[in-house]
Amino acid sequence: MQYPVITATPAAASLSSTDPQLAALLAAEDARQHDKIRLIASENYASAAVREASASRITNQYSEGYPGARYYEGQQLVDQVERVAIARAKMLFGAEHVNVQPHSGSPANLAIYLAFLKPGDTVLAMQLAHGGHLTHGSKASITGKYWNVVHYGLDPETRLINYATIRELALQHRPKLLIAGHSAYSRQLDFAAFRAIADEVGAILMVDMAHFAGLVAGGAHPSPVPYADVVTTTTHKSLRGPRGAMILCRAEHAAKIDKAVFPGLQGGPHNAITAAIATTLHEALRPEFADYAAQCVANARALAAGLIEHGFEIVTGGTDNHLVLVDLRNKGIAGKPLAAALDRAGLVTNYNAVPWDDQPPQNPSGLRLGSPSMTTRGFREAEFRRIADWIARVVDAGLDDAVIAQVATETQALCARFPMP
Ligand code: DSN
Repeated sequence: MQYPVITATPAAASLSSTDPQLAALLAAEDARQHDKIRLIASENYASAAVREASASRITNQYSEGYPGARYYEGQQLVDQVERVAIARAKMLFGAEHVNVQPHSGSPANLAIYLAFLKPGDTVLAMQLAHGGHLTHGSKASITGKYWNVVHYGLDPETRLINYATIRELALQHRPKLLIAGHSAYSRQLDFAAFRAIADEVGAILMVDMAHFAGLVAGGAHPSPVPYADVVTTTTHKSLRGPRGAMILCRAEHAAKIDKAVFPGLQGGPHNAITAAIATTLHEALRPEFADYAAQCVANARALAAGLIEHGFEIVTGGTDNHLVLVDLRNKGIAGKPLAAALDRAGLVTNYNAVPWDDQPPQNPSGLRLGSPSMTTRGFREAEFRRIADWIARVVDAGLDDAVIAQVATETQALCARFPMP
């Protein structure tokens, strides 16, 4: 059956007339995102098309189940939307099976534990303080409470991942699940090495590519898909979509994964997000997305190089991806007050632990920076060099208020030249 396209919608009450208080807050948030240089490595600017899809009326509908096997009527169009999203994800990443329903990254990761493990089973993953993620077995996460998680970290000499050490730990602890992936590691991963270790001990290999999925999509980072049994990703970081997640896996694991997501962990999928993911993938399949991904890496490298020239220490000595982790200890300043000062200067960052940090996570010794958002706005290497100069000016001035105010004027002026999607 064909459904007519409604062109004349009933007069809609706008947010500003029905809820001026909330409308004012959202307008102020628009202005904040426009006026500041956003450097949080896990954030981006979704396109107008993605935001339109994520606000569409398909959000009004319940769709527990999967296309062709739902528990509600009225699924004619939702099924098509979800199938389009899945087909595009398969095409973009070369995956055999894709689940687009996880509500975000943490539930997607939890679905992998649920699909492959029993409580108490052993997992080998990167520790949070060395760049891993909470859901890679931190004691603060359900993953660290219900499973026996052994952690690998960085090599104390090189501050890089040491695959020989991971192999030793794997042989010693025989994990059922080996996790690769990170939230704060600025180098590419050797997926073939992870695969070989997983095979040697009979582990499932999971890659959490949430941070660098956009780089993989654009060909600026090797793809984990040919190596991993299962790959998880959020859709809102370098991939530049709505806040959501996907799981990509080999066909042999499809039924287990789908069952773990629904009914294992979730009820109905967020259909408007599924629609927005479909649009995101359409954008990522376009040739210009490869330019975007390459520019993200070039910009992060320019930022790291500029900071190094100003005497900052970069963990791993530089970057191969979209993020830069600064170890502030040689500057005698802590992450939290610096991040707060930079925010006032119009540079939005997050304080972050660095490997072997002797300070608590609430006020660690590092600052994490990322290039995805401002690359979307058109910043190139020259603008990222200026960012390094501004950060150095604020630090060298001892977080002086007058310097911060002057930098804020300059950062806002630069933002005015680069439109926000
Ligand atoms: N919280 C995200 C980040 O900022 O890296 C990871 O999920």
